[in-house]
Order: sequence, then structure tokens, then C-alpha cells
Amino acid sequence: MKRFFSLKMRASRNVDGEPHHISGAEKIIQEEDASDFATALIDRALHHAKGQPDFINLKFELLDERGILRLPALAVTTVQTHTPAEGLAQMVEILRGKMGIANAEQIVALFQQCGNMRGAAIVDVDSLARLEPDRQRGVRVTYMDDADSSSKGPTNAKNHFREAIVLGTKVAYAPHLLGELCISDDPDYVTGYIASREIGYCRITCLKEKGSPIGGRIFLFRGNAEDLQETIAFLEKQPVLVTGVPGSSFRQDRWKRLQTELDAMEVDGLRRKLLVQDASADSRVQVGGQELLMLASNNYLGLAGDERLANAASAAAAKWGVGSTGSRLVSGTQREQDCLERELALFKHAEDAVLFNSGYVANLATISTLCGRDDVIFSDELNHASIIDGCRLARSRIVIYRHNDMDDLERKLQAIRPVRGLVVSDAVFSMDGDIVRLPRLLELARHYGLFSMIDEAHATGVIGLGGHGTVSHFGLEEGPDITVGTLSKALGGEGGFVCGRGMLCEYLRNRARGFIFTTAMSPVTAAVARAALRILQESPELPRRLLDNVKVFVDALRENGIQTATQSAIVPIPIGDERQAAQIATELRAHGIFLSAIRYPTVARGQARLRAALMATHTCEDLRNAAQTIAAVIGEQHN
Ligand code: WAQ
Ligand code: MG
Repeated sequence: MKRFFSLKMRASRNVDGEPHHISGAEKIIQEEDASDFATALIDRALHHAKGQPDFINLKFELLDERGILRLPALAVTTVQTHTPAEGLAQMVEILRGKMGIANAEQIVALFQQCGNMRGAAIVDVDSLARLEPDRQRGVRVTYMDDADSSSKGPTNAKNHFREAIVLGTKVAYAPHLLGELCISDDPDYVTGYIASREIGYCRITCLKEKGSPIGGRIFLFRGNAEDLQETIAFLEKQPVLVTGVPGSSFRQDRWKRLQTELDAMEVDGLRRKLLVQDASADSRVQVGGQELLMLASNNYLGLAGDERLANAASAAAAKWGVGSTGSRLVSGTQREQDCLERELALFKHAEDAVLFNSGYVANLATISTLCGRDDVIFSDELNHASIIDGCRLARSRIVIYRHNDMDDLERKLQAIRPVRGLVVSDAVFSMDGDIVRLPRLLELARHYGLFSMIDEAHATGVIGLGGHGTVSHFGLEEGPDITVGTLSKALGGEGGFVCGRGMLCEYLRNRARGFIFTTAMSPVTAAVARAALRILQESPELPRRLLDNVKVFVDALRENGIQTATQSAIVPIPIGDERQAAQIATELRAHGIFLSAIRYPTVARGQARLRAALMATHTCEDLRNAAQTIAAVIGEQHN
């Protein structure tokens, strides 16, 4: 095994019997590179602009390789400024605007007090109290290096940027620190930065006058006294190698950025892996030779594995072959797609329906076709990514209202008084399982003359009488202008659709790029959806059975001490921490349960959760046992 050493150099000069610091540097290196780097650092000490040293200390210290933390370098952005005033104003702006720190101005003003420190000031962002134990010296961050420094070669010159990004990355990952501000103390180096995990490493090109000796570092802290000890211990003791530091001496590898991002996700517990199943689409699946109870599927009614759908697929394949051969408008409309559209319209009590190749495309295409630069789109803060992407593609003004909060929506409508636009919401929210307050939403949209749009992805086949969806759930006479649905969840196949007035569908068929410029869904897929619709209409008890299962499961979770609530087949189990959620999901797999950990970016950071999705084909026994196991595993993790 390779041995890693910490190598530190300090050079000073005696002035009137007092040692004066001239230069210092540190590296984390492998044994084989030791002498090269020692030479380079001695060279640096001997030829420093601040003068000739009479004392050079070189220290080698063996590190435990397993104790070294590898962190991905923060992403670098640059803000060009031309005067110190402009630079400092930018710092304040970023602190307040992007990092949400109220005391931004007071914090930046602290640079006036931080001169002449060898280390950094630690500031409580709320009280502005200075917390570093030694006010003269500050806290020194040490035991860190660029992980690729040996490939970049020993250099005897100080590289401000490379050293700063290493330090900045370590600080960004320190517990209880929200970020860092830095101005170089070198009179001629006027570039500094502001950094955090969220905003990355943001260089600000001018922060002081040339020749000015001011400079320092401010670490932004939030926590209690114990937290502070933890922060300082991390800064002073934890060895860190920073990967993916942009190299100055070598051309940047275009793939490296991707690896760096993947590494960052790994560190944050956000990197995802595919779990490959070897059999079944029902409530039990085979993964790597193990049978798992499936609690993560959108196959709500168990139709994906239904023999009748498989037979419909075979029959359609025998009749049509498998491909649709072209775009709907050119060559890809077979009788199957046409019939399916009419049957969907009937099922949803709409004039017409249009097929898309997925629910994602249906949202993207519909929103971006109906809305443009002159529209205002009012969108629930928890809407699905496909709605968000549709809004972005529309280039409309987007106004986010608080989750399912119709008063907030009304306030925003009142304030903006839009002339054209759309109010859009999920029918059943995919990560929380609650149902949109549809009656009020429709009233508001009508009052302001806006289109209303509901995405019934998790509602069709689940809520409302016989699974007819949200309009039936609320017993409304009239539904939204635009209803989006999917064929891939309760209906067990794949594809999406939009239904509403005939004119709407006609318009989409003529204008929606996601309809026009893509190959139509296969006639096999369309035939499968038709069969699923028939089954749903012949067996209106299926959705009832599903919701009965939900009640059994939620009650069992409560009996085992886990509080949760839902109005649909989605049962969120809150955890919070991303890594913990991922660990619990892994542990549950060992106990025979397939349940997904939902993490950022699907939900907000710090709101990771387990998300159970129930099926009509689960047995009560399955669900009671699962609830017990889930509670036990969560209990263990919290201890
Ligand atoms: N730990 C904590 N604080 C430190 C450390 C350390 N290891 N090293 C320096 N400081 C503090 C100390 O108060 C210095 O006065 C101040 O930071 C500035 O240090 O992207 O050169 O080494 O090109 O002068 C920014 C690079 C360069 C911007 C920063 O800092 C860019 C720089 P310096
Ligand atoms: Mg300096």
C-alpha cells in the first residue's frame, strides 16, 4: 500500500530576536515524491519576495491513508469587478442574495478587523460574534492538498488560485460552516473569492487596491459551542485531498468535470445506482437472486404484469408488427392510436385526447406550446420536474406559489393581474401523496381568465370513483381546461396523453413539437393501453382495493410509531438526511423490501424521505410485515 505523508514548510527570519513569518506551504504527498516536493518547498522558502529566511522548518508526518477524505473541488465561476467598492458590493450581494445571509454588509465590513492574522476569523452569521479561540492568530486550516498535485509536478512558486480552491473546498465541506470569504494579503494580488457548497468557488477579480496590505479570511458559522469544536477539529486535523482541481499546467480533460460531479454526488449521498430486476412486474420482484417486496412501483393496480395486457400486446404485434414507422402526422397513425385517443376522451369525459410518448413529453410539449414569452405561468412549488421543464421551455414568466396554498396563489394573481397565462398543478403530488385543492384552483383560474391544467399522473386509476381521477374525486361538474395523464402508471403500460376540448387537441396536433417531431407510440403500446382502460372500466373495485391497502399500511406504520399521511397510493416516510435515507433503503433491501430513498434534486435538500408506492395486489400481511420492518430499520439507524 502507498504511504501518504503530510509535508509542511515554514520559513521565518529573526528580526530583533523575534521570528518573522516569511513563507509557509503544505502538501499531502506519496512517499515516492517526497524528495522532489521537499526540494521545491525549500527552494520556495529561500527565494521569497518577503526576504531571505534564516530558519526553515520542514516536517514530514505519516498519515493514515484510510483517514484521508477525498473531496471534489468546488465549481469555479468568476465575477469581473473593476474597483474594490464594486467587488465588495458583489460580495455583499452574493452573501445576501444567493446565500440568504441577512447580516451581509456587517460581515463584509469585518475585513477591516481581520488584517494581519495568520489564520481565519470564525464569525457567527447571526450574532456576528467572533468565535476563533485565538483572536491574534485565527484558525489555521491544514492537512490538505490538490489530489493531483504530483501529476502537475512540484512547483516552487505559489499558485494563489490552486491553493485557495483546495482550502476553499475543505472549508466548504466543514461541518457547521455556511461558507467563506477571502481577500489575499499579498499587496499585489487583488483577486479574492466567496465560496460555499451551494454557490461553489466564486472568484471576484478586484477586491482591493493594488499595494494594499489588507486581507484575511472569514468563515461563516452557525451552531453551538460543541458544534464549534467539531468545526475547528475538522479544519485543523482532518486530512483532505481535493480532486478535480482545474490544472494550470495541463490541458483540462473534458471528461474530468463529469467525474468530479459524480464524486461530489457520492460524497453527498446523492449518487444513484440502477437496480436491475430479473423477473416480474408485480408486487414481488427478483433482484440479484433475491426476492423483494416491491414498494416502489407506479404499477398501482398491478396491470403491468396482467396476462390480459400481455395478450393484447401479442395480438397487436401479430396484426401490426411492432413499430409505428413514423411521426403521427407523416406515417405513424394506425387505427390503434386513433381508437385509444377516442377511448381516453370518453373515459375522461372530454371532447378529445392526444397521445404523447410519455407523461414527461406530454407536459413539456403542452405547456411550451400553449404558453410563450407573453404568458405568466403560476406553478405549485412541488410540481413535477416535467411541469417545471415545460415552463422553462415556454420562456414564460414563472410564478411559484406555496404548495397547494390557494390563498398564496390568489395573492400572487392579484398582485400580477396577468393578461394571459396558465395555472398548473399536479393532481396528486408525486413525493407527498396529497391532492390538489382543485375546486378553488379552477375558480381562481377562471376568474383571472387563465388556462387551468392538471397532471393526473398519480391520480388516474387511483382516486375518484372507479379511478376516474380528480374531477370525480371532488364531484365537479366541470374540470380543468387541460388534463394530462399517463398510461404508464395505474394503466400498466407506457405513454402519456392530454385531454380537453376538441380545439385544444387540434391545436396541439398542429403545434406541439413533442407531438410533431417524434415517432408515434407503437401500435402494440396503444393496444395495451386500450386493454388496460377496458379492465379498469370493467373492474371499478380495483382502485378501491388499492386505497384499502393504503389504509392498512398507514395504520400499521402508525402502530409502529411512524407518523405519516396521504390521500393517494403514495406514502411518504420522512427521514431528512440524504445519506441516512440511502442507508435505510439499502438496509431494507437486505430485509427483502424494495423501497426507494428520494433525495435532492427530486425533493429539497435535507428533506430526503422513503417513498412507498402501494399496489392493489399487495396483501395485508405483506404490508403489515413491511411496516414493522421499516419501523425497526429506521429505529436502528436513529440510534
Ligand atoms: N487557514 C486559515 N486562514 C488562512 C490560511 C489557512 N491555512 N492561510 C491564509 N489564511 C488567511 C490569513 O488571514 C491570510 O491573511 C488570508 O487568509 C489570505 O491568505 O481565485 O492568496 O494566502 O485567484 O494571501 C485567492 C485566490 C488568494 C483568488 C487568496 O490568500 C483566485 C490568498 P493568502
Ligand atoms: Mg498571502
